[in-house]
Order: sequence, then structure tokens, then C-alpha cells
Amino acid sequence: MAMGARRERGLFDPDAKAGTSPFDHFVYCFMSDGDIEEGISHEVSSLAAHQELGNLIVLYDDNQISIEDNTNIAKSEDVAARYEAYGWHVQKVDWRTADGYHEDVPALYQAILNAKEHTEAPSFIKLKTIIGWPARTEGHRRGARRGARRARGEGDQEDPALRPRGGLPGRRRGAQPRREVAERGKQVHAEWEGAFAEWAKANPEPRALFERMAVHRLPDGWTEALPAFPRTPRASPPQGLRHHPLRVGLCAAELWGGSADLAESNLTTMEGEPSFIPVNHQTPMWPGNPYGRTLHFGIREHGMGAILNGIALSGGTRPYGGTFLQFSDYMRPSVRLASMMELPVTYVWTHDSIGLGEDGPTHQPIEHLWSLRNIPQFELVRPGDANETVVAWRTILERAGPQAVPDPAEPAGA
Ligand SMILES: Cc1ncc(C[n+]2csc(CCOP(=O)(O)OP(=O)(O)O)c2C)c(N)n1
Ligand SMILES: [Mg+2]
Repeated sequence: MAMGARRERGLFDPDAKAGTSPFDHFVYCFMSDGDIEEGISHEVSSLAAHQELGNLIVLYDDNQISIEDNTNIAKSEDVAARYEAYGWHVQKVDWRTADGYHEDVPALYQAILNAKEHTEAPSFIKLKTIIGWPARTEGHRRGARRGARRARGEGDQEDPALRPRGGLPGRRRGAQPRREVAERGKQVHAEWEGAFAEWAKANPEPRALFERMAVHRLPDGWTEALPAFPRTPRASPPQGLRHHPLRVGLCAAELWGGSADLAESNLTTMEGEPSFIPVNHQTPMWPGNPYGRTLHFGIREHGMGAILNGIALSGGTRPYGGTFLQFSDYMRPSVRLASMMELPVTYVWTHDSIGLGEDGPTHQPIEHLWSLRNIPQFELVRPGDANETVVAWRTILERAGPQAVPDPAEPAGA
């Protein structure tokens, strides 16, 4: 989402001073012990630092407990040091005050303010908490708590120990603060509406793009620029089929994407488009800027899938990501989530063939086509020649759900 927000700002309001655009906002993320332990947290946290996502603030709920027991049974790394090593801005906050029972709200608030000030890198706030506070059974794993309730003959009804022991306002005392929060929200929203209206008045062209993208409408007459190929027994020009999608893509500014380190094989690069990359990380081969169009995911397929989902959730851009069809296995959880959420993301899975040359069995897709077709709400298009590829992309862009275009015409050894 933080990457998507940066691309959107680049499309709509690139020249505004930092922090002054209606498209400047922070993305907040809550992570638990489980999120820290899952491998995908490494892929995306590493890339978030490399991309210098100053608009991203992560709060890690460090309660040292997951399902089986205290996290000591399965985790011992220094999580803050891990995020420092990635290059994040890291802070530690202890939610417990000296008496151990009150939330240290001012300390957390100050940490969030510091994080917002630090815009050169994503921010990580390690927040030491106690699960279930302020219940009698706080700090215990859920199974034990449920077991204790059952032993007391209380079944699964609400645990009276979960009633506030102090600090949290009860229903009546909470009404006033809640009203204040609603008021504050209304005011901030009205301010934003004002800034947006001003921007819209001063920027008619980006505004038209914004309005078109907000309803997923493609540019008028966009199909006129689509390439067509002579009808031969197999309309397969040199370089296979993959080349042409990107001529299709250039017709619509909302399309952007890249590959998990296989751009040369996946042919996912739109000609002449800059990379989406901090200026200090560009190379002679990949010139770019923070608002660029070509994504480099590195060899992080699962992360790529999750990032495509985040981009699609962030706003109206249409992201795509490429890798070999076999490696769709690495990103399957994200593909499934995209399908559940009906997100308009596209996977360019090339080398859909057992004739792969020297790579052998690890690169041969065998069951992949069938298993991917089993995912509910997922559209898998498998064009047979160049013209079918163009029609496939046209269909994909005119629809708005998760879809893939494998490339069946891969010559051995390519
Ligand atoms: C990928 C995945 N594996 C396993 C589970 C089952 N599961 C649900 S909650 C949980 C552990 C939760 O611990 P933590 O992430 O520390 O959250 P907390 O309960 O401390 O808020 C597990 C293993 C799951 N939901 N998803
Ligand atoms: Mg936990």
C-alpha cells in the first residue's frame, strides 16, 4: 500500500512539497509475533527499507505469546536489531508503566510522532504489551484461559475477568471521548476535502486521470492502439508472445509492474519507462526515480504477490508481476487472497512448458496449470499465439479481477 500510495502521488501531484499534497498519507500496519515469524515478513520488510518507504509505520505487538505458548519455544532473535539491519527507523516502547498496569499512551503517541517525522525510511515501533490486559488471566495463552473457564464451569461465556480493571473507560464514561474522536475525524476529513478540491481545480489533467481510475474506466479509444499481427498458421513473431502485452500496457497509464528478477525472461518491462526506485539505487541499466513505473521485486515471489495486492487495495492503479509459472507456488497464498478480494492484479507467468532447456525438473510446471485453475474467482488465460495474447490482455484490462497470462510458446533453452 505504501508503494502504491507513492506511485499515485507521482501520477497526480508529483511536484507538491513533501507533506503538502492531499495524496500524502501514512500507511499503518500492525504486526504480531506470527507476522514476524512468517518468512514473507523478511521479503517485504527488506524491500520496504530498500524502497525508503517513509510513509510506512509498523507497530509490532510484542506480547511474546502465540498459540502454543510463550514465543521462547520457537523464536529468539533480536527483532529490533533485525529491522535496524534492514535499514528501518526503529523505536522501542514499553506499553506497561512502572506499576505494570497502565498503558503508556503518551510514550506510544510520541513514538508515532517521531515515526512521522522520520521520512527517509519506514518506521518500526516495537511495542511491549501483555495479551489480555487487564483481565485476571492476562499474559496467558488462550487455550489455558479457555480451559480454566471450563474448569470453573463457565463454558465459553464472556469471562468476567475481562471487564476493565482500570484505564479503559466503561460504556458510559467512554461516550464523551468517542464523540470527541468522531468530531476530530470530521474536522480532519473536511480539511482534506478542501485541499483535494483545491488540487482538483489547479490540476485538470491529473484530475481527469484520477476520476477515470477511481471507477476503473480505461482511456477513450484505447483499443485503437492495440497491435495486430498477420494471420499465419501460428502468429508467433520472434521473442514469443510475451513481448506484446507491454505495447498493450502502454495504452493505459494505470498499468505498471515488473518481475521477481526475471525481467529479461518475462519481458515485463515497458520500453522507455523509468524504474520505481530511490534515485541512489538506480543503475545504468535501470534509470529511475521514486515515482517510476517499472518495479523490481528482487527474488521475492511471495512478497511480490502481497505487494501487488497492497497496490491494488491502495488505489486505482493496475499492478502486474512476472516470474516463471513454476514459481507461482511461492506466491500462491497471495494469489488466493487476491482472488478472495477480487483484486485487479495480473500475473505474467512465463515459461509454461516442460521444454525448459537446462533448468530441469525444478523449473518444470507439471501440476501448476490445473491447480491454479482450481482457485475460486481466479481467471487463468492461456493464449496460443500473439493475437490471442493481445485479446487476453484487452479482456483482462476491461475486467477487474485477479488474472494470469501464462506463455505457452516457450522454445526449449530460452
Ligand atoms: C498462516 C497461519 N498459520 C497458522 C495460523 C493459526 N494461528 C492463528 S493465531 C496464531 C498465533 C497468534 O499469535 P500472534 O501472532 O503472536 O498473535 P497474538 O495472539 O499474540 O495476538 C496461529 C498460529 C494462522 N491463522 N495462519
Ligand atoms: Mg503474540
